[in-house]
Amino acid sequence: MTVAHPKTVYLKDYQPPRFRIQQTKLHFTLREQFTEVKAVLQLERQPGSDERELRLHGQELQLQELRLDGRLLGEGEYELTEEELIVFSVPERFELSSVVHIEPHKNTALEGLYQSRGLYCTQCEAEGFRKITFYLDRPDVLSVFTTTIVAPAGDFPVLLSNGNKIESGTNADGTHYATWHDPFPKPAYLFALVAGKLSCVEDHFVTMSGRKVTLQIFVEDKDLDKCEHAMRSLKNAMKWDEEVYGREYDLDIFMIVAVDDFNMGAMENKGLNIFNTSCVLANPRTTTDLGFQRVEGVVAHEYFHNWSGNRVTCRDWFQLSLKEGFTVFRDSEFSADMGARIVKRVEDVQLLRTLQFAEDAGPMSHPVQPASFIEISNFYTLTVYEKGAEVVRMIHTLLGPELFRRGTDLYFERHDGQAVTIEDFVQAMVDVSGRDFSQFMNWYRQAGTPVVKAQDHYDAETRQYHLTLSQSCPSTPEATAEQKAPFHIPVAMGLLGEAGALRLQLAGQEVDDLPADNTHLVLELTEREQTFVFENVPEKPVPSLLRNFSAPVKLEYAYAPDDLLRIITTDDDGFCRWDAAQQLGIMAIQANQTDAAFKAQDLANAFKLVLDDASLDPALVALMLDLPSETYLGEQQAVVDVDGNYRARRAVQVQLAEALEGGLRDVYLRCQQALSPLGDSVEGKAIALRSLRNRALSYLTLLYKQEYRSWCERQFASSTNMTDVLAALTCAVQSQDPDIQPFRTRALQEFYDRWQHEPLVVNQWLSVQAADPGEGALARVKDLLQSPAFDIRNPNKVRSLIGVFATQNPRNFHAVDGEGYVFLADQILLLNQQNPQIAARLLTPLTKWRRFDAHRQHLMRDQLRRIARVSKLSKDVYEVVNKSLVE
Ligand code: B3K
Ligand code: ZN
Repeated sequence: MTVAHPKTVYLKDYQPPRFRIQQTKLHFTLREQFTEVKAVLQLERQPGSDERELRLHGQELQLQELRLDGRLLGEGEYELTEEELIVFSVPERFELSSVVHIEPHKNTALEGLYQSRGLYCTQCEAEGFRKITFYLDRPDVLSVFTTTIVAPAGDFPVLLSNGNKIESGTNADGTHYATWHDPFPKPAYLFALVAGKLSCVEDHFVTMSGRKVTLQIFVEDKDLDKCEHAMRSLKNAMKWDEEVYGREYDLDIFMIVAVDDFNMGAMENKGLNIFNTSCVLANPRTTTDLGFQRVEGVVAHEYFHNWSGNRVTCRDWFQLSLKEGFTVFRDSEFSADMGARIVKRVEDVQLLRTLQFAEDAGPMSHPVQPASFIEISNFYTLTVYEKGAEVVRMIHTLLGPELFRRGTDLYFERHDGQAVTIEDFVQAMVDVSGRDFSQFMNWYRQAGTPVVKAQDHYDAETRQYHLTLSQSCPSTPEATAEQKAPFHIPVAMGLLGEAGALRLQLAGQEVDDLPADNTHLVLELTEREQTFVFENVPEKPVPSLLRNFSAPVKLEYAYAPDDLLRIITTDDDGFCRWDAAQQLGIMAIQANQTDAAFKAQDLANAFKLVLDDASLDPALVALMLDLPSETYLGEQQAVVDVDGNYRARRAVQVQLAEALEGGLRDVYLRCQQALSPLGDSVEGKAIALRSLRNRALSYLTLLYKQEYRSWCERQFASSTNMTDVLAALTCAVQSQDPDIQPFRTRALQEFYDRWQHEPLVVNQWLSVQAADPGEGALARVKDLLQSPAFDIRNPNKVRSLIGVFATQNPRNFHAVDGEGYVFLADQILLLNQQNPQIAARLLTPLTKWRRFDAHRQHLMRDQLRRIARVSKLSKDVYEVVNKSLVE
C-alpha cells in the first residue's frame, strides 16, 4: 500500500466493533495464476447498535461476486475503496458471501497469502488477513473458522490450516482437498494456511490431564535432520507451561511449519505455527549454540502464545505488549530454567541496554502501550517486546512468584476467550494482591528510559548508611521531561562489606523481626527523590544496586574501581558482577581515549581474578571478559565517537591479550580438554566451555603470533560443530593480522564451497563478512550483494548482509565519506515497494542521526531526505522516515 498522506490511528479513538462474525467458512482454490477465495460469513449486529452500514477491510482483492443471504448484490448496493468494502444496508443477522481472486506468487511483501520456494503460506498478523478476503480484520472480532483448501495433489500434497482436520479427499481433475475446523473462536490475525511439498517429523505429548496431543514439524525433505531440537524444545515448553503457569494445550494437534521467506522469527497461528527456518532448524553441524538457544526460545515463545495471546487476545493493536511483553517474559524465564539463568539474564539486559534504550531515546520512541501509530508493523519493537517483558518482570518482582501466579491464574480464567487490554492484565494483579498499581501504569504510558541516580553517605559513629535515590526521565516525542510523572521503580539491592554481604536493617525495623541472612532487599522508589536509612552498618559498604537488573533504568552511581572489584569478587548477584566488569571495561577504554588514571593493566588484574575464579560458570566468565560493544560505548557518550571507540576498544583488547596471554592460553587448552569427551553436545556445559574457549581465541589472535594463527586454522579445519568453525572464521576476519589474510581468504572460500546449499549457513557466512571492521568491507559487501549467495527477496539474507553491516559494523557503516549511508538508503529504496516491513526495519540505524557529529548528521539526514522525497513511499517507510526527520 502506498498512500500520499497516511493517517494516524489513536488509542483514544477506539470503538468496539459494530458487528460480530459468528462463523467464518473459507474455501481456497489454489491455481497457478491466481487463488480463488470464497468466504461465507455469518454476521450479526452487536447488541445495542443500530448500524446498517457494514464496512469490511480488504486490500488488493479482485472481487468476483458478493451475495447477501444468497442474493447477488448489484453495483449500487456496495462500494469498493482502496482499503474497504462498504455494504450500504444490512439486516440485523445475515450471511455475507464473497468470492475474490488474489495473486500469491506476486506477493513479495510476505504479508497475507504468499509463496516461499513454491510453498503457499500465510502471515496475517497484524493486518494481513485483509489481503486474503474482505473481513473485520481487527483482533476484537473473534470467529469460529472452517477452512477448505483445494490444490493440485502432485505439487501440494500437504494442505494445512488451523484446528483439526475434519475431511479430506481427491477430485477427478487431479486436485485434492482438506477441510480444517478450529473450535476456538479467534481473531483473523491468527488464521493460517499452508500448502506444499513438505516432510514431517512427528511426536506426541501427554498433557497434565492425560490427553495425547500429536506434534508435527513440517520442513523440506533435506531438513528432516534438523528438527529434533525444536521438537524437544516444544515438549519442554509444553511441560514448563503446565508446571509454572498451570496452562494445558487445548487442541489434539500442534503443528509447526518452517518457511524460508519470512519477515520475522515465527508466528503463533492457532494450532499451526509458521516459523522462519532460522528459528526452527538446528543441527550442531550447521547451527551455532546461539542458534540452538534461539530455536528453543522462539519455539517456546510461540507455544506460550497459545494462552498469552490466543486464548486471551488483544482488544486492539495498542495492547500488543499485553501478549508480547508477557510472552517474552515467559519465554525468557523458560530459557533461564532450561539453561544458565544468569547468562540468559545478561544477554537480555545487553539487548535492552544497547538497542532498546537507543530506541527509547530516538525519534521512534514510544510507550510500551503506544498512544498512536501510522503503520502497526512499525510497532513490533524492542520497546513493546523487551521493555514490555521487563515491565511484567517488575510486577513479578513486586508481588513475588506466588502472588504473581495467582494473578496470572485469575487473568486467564477471567478473560479466556476475550480480547482485552493491558489494564485488564494489571487489574488481575491488583485484585490478587490488594496493591495499588496506579503509579506503576506509568511504565506502560510514558516513553523514555528513566535515570536513577544513587548517592550515599556512611556515618561510622552512628553506624548509619544513607542511600539517596532520585529519578528523572528525558523528554520523548510524546512528553517533555518536566511533564513526566515519576515511575514506580523496584530497586533490588544489597550492601557489601570487606568480607561479604552485610545484614540489612532499615531504620524503623526491629532487628529481631529480621532473618539472620537478610542481605537482599527490594526498595521501592516512587518519589522523585527518596532516602533509605540503614542501621547498624558495621563498616562503610559498597552498595550492590539494581540486582538482577530489577528495573529497565540507567543507574548512575560513582563507583571507584576498587568498589567494582569488590562486586566482581564478592557479590552473589551474577548480574551485578557482570555489570561491574562492564563498568571497569568502560573505564579502561575511556582511559585509553583520555589518558585517565585507570589503565588496561588494572582491568587485566581484575580479569585475572575472573579467569582464576573456579566457582564461576565458564559462560559467565566468557561474558565478563567481553568488553562493552562499540554500540554500547556510543550509548554512553553525548556524541558517538565512532573511530575513537573502535580504536580504543581494540587497543584495550590487545593490551588485555598481552597481559593475560598465559591465562588465556591455559583457558583455551583447558576448555579444549574438558570439551573432548563432550563432543558436539549442545548441553549447557559444552556451550559454556565453547563460549569461553572462543573468547580466549578471539583475544589471542589479536597478538598476531604464528602459534595462535595455527590454533585458529586448526580449530577451523578440525571442528565438526558450527560454533567452533564459525568462531575461528570470525577471528580470522576480525583480527587485522596481515599474516592471517591468506588463511582468511582460503577459509572463506572453503566455507562457502562446503555450505553453499545450506541457506542458513550461507547467511552466517554473509554476516561474518558484513561485520568485518577492516578496510574495504563495504566494497566486499557490495560484491556479495551481486553474488548467488544473496537474494534481496529473502528477508534472512537482507538481515544477514545489509542489516548486519548497518548495525554491527559501525566503523564502516559510519565511514566519514558517507558511502555506508548511501548504500543503505539505496537498499531501502529497492525494498520500499517490494517488502515495506523489511525496508522500514532497515531504516533504524539512519534514524539515530542525532547521536553523531555534525558532519555525519548531515550525511545521514541527506539520505533520509532522499528517501522522504520518493513519491511512492510505503506507509511503513513513510512513518519512520518522517518521524525521524522531525526537527
Ligand atoms: N506475533 C508475531 C509477530 C507478528 C509480526 C507482524 N508484523 C511473532 C511473535 O511475537 O510471536
Ligand atoms: Zn510473540
